[in-house]
This record gives sequence, structure tokens and C-alpha cells, in this order.
Amino acid sequence: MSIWKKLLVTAAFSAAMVVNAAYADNVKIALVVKSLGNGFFDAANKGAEEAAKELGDVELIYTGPTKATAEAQIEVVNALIAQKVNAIAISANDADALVPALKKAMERGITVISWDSGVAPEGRQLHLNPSDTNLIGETIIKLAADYLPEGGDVAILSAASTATNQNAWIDAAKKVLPEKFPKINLVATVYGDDDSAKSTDEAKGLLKSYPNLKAIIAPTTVGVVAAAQVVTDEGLIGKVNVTGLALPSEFKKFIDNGASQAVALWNPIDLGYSAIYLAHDLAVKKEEAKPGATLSIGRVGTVTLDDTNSAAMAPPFQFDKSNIEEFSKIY
Ligand code: RAM
Repeated sequence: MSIWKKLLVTAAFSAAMVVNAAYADNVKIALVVKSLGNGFFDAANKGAEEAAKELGDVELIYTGPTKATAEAQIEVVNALIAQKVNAIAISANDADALVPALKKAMERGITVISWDSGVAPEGRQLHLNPSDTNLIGETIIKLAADYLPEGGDVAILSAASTATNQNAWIDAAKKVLPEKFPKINLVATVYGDDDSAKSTDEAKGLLKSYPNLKAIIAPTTVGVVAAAQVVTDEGLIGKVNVTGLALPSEFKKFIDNGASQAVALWNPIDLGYSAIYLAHDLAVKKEEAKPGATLSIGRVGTVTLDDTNSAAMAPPFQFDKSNIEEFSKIY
């Protein structure tokens, strides 16, 4: 064999080795959350663990900052790049601030998806929404309106002011208000940063500033608990209804004590499971993220990507006195 032919054969062989190595090793996938210590993300991680087990070749890393900020998440992403993970699945504290770090990850061959709270399209390969954004926007207003036949003042207690998901839901909520809920008067939107103490202060501030407030809508599992606790502590049960997106296991006591009539949420376990499924299948090149593609999310079903490579998992469930007990045992 000529030296050139030998070199070519060797090169082809090494290329094959590299490709095979990617499949022989475990696929290292980091589930990056807005902040650690949030029960919603712990539930998502349960689903992520389930997917990792089912897929069989996944090494799962559950990580995130202690505070829900984009700056802190950038540090986490940079550490994951240095660690040479194969995929990052992130719930972002800011749609744009994370883009440069995530672009760097993709340039190094790391698969990047966002889930729950999205990253701008240039910073990820796809985004998995829990549910349709407009549906959630309308749901959070309806949850308040259903118990306010006469209408009245309501306020929103959100997560971080930069959170992609909450901002999208609030925008969608504001759009349906005038036409579908003309008697509901949104007086303020405040931000508790998915931090219990800050959310508590913001809820107290709302009650002080708006003495006629009839409902606090918190589209965050952290904020909704803080608001319901404040309403309970200030003896306002029956006067101010707390609603929004809540994790049944954390929120049951406020349905039980009447601080809330009803809340909603999708299944966070399924969401974490689906995120890992998608990240895995893109990382091993089983699937490709492109508009119109229908991708498997294992036992949860399939999702179809829209023209921004985004998809929605499933509609939210509503929880009230009739069913919160049952769901509180699951998540
Ligand atoms: C909080 C987080 C999360 C959101 C839920 C509803 O846990 O802000 O991103 O999806 O609430």
C-alpha cells in the first residue's frame, strides 16, 4: 500500500473511531435550572432522571445557580463548556443574556436546547414550552376571573423581570384582558425573582398599595406560595384570592385553608423528562431540530417544531379542592 493510501485508511479509521466514541460513551446532559432549591425544578429533575434511566446512555447533571439571575447562569454554562458536556438543556433567566455563552457551547459541538423558560433562537437549537403560551396567559386570568363575577382589581406577582416564560405569559394575559375579561382590572405587575423572601415583600407591598385588591395572580410556583402565605398571615382569606401556577405538593395547604380557590400547572415531571429526551436525541444525532420536524418525547408523545424551532408539551391542569390532594402526592 502506498504511503498516501495508508494515511487515508488510517485517517478514515480514526474518523470512524471518533464517531463511535461519541456513541460508546455516555451522553453527558446538563439540566440547567433557573435556580436550585425550587420544588418545581426538583420535580422536573425527577422526570429527567426517569428519562436518563430509560434512554440508558445518559449521564445526567442537575445544576443551576443559587439565585435566579442570568449572570449566575452564564457562570454555570461556562463551567459546563469546560467540563465538555455533550448537551445543555436550560430554563433561562433571560432570553438574550445567555445567548453568547450558549453560542460558544454550540460552536464547541455541544447540543443546546431551552425548556420551560426560553432562550432566543440564535442561542439554542430548539425550545420546549410546557404548554401553549397564549393558553397559559388566558388560564392565569381566567383562574382569577372565575371567582370574581363582579370583577375587580387584580395584580400579578411574577418571577424575575427578565424571565422569558413569565413575561410571555403576562403579555398573553394582557392581550386577552380587554376583550374576554373586561371587568378584571390589572393594577400592577411586580417581581419576586423566584425568591421566597423577595416574593413575600412584594406581595405585602401589593396589599398595602392596593387595598381593594381582589386577587393576586402569581405565574410562578415560588411567588404563589409566598403570596398565599402573606394572605393567610394577614387574615385576608376570603378577601384576596391567590391564584396562578402552583405545584400541588407545595400549595395544597392554601387550597385547604381557602387562601386560594384554584391554581393550574402542567406536569413538571413530564417536562423534565421531555427536555432530556430531546437533548439526548439531538446530541446523538437521532433527530434534527428544524421547522416542521416532529420529535419523540418518549412516553409523553411527540412535539412538532414551529418556524422558530419551538414546541409546546401539553395543556395545563387545574387544581382545586376536588383534586389537589391526589396531585399533591405526585408533584
Ligand atoms: C417557577 C419558575 C418556572 C415556572 C414555574 C411555573 O418555578 O419560574 O420557570 O415554569 O414557576
